[in-house]
Amino acid sequence: MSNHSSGHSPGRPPGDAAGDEHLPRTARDLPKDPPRKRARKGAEDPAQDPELGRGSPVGRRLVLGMLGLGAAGVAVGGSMQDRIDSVLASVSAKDPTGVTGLLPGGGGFRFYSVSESIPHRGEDDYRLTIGGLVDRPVSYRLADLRALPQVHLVRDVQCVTGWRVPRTAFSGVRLSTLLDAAGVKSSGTALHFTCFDGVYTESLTLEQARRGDMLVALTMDGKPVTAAHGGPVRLYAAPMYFYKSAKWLSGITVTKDVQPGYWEHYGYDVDGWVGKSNGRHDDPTS
Ligand SMILES: Nc1nc2c(c(=O)[nH]1)N[C@H]1C(S)=C(S)[C@@H](COP(=O)(O)O)O[C@H]1N2
Ligand SMILES: [Mo]
Repeated sequence: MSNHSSGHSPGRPPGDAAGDEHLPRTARDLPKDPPRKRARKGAEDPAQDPELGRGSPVGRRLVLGMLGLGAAGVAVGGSMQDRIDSVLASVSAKDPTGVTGLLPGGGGFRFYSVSESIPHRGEDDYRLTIGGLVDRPVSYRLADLRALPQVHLVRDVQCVTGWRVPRTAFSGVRLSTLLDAAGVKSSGTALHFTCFDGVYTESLTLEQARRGDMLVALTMDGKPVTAAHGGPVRLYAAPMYFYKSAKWLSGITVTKDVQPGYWEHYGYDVDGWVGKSNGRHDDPTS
């Protein structure tokens, strides 16, 4: 099996974080069926999970082998873990069983990525840019984000395909803090989020984004957000289904109108309130 740790797949140019384009670049990026069709059936059954049922099936033995490798990686740490991350990404992108979601230490989270590898950025090369309809465009490093006031939240996480992880801790900077610092122009009504996987996008209205429980998250469960969970920085939109919480966050653009995000082109609701959207009736998370 080949895997790629560069954060993009062969044939897809690096670094084009979908700023000028909202549709996935290649046919391979597209789910086979519109997600809502199956998401509505609730699929707690991972085999029915549109977010996982991509690419060709991977044998259960191979997947279990990966899990064993994962356990070894925790013991040796560091670069082995990075390699496991890429293997995990390329396997789970093709794993309709969802078994790869049950990671050692995963705490009930399933792993999702619409790209085929886990991109890595850190202290030196991570940037979060805020631009668009703002008075003061800015680019933050990790240390800059850590120096801003940190907000701690403990909430249930709810995926639109049915799984829920109770009481997960997140901390980071409120979106409203970043928006105030940038100075949103009066013509701005929404935010468009881009990711350094080069594929995923999300959106929020300005009103939604200014809630106190909308974070640019730096920690999850008390530790820096891991690469697999979208670190070093991911969005955490607490009151919304987890697809709104873009992993590998690299750009926030203030826009005139809402630009629907990746999954929203395939039927997920743009306003992703837990329990009040996507035809689901889950208990609220905020
Ligand atoms: N960049 C990016 N962000 C993403 C996704 C993705 O595929 N790529 N998947 C979304 C979905 S559908 C879910 S449920 C959560 C999964 O987060 P986790 O992998 O930390 O469990 O991330 C969301 N953010
Ligand atoms: Mo999801």
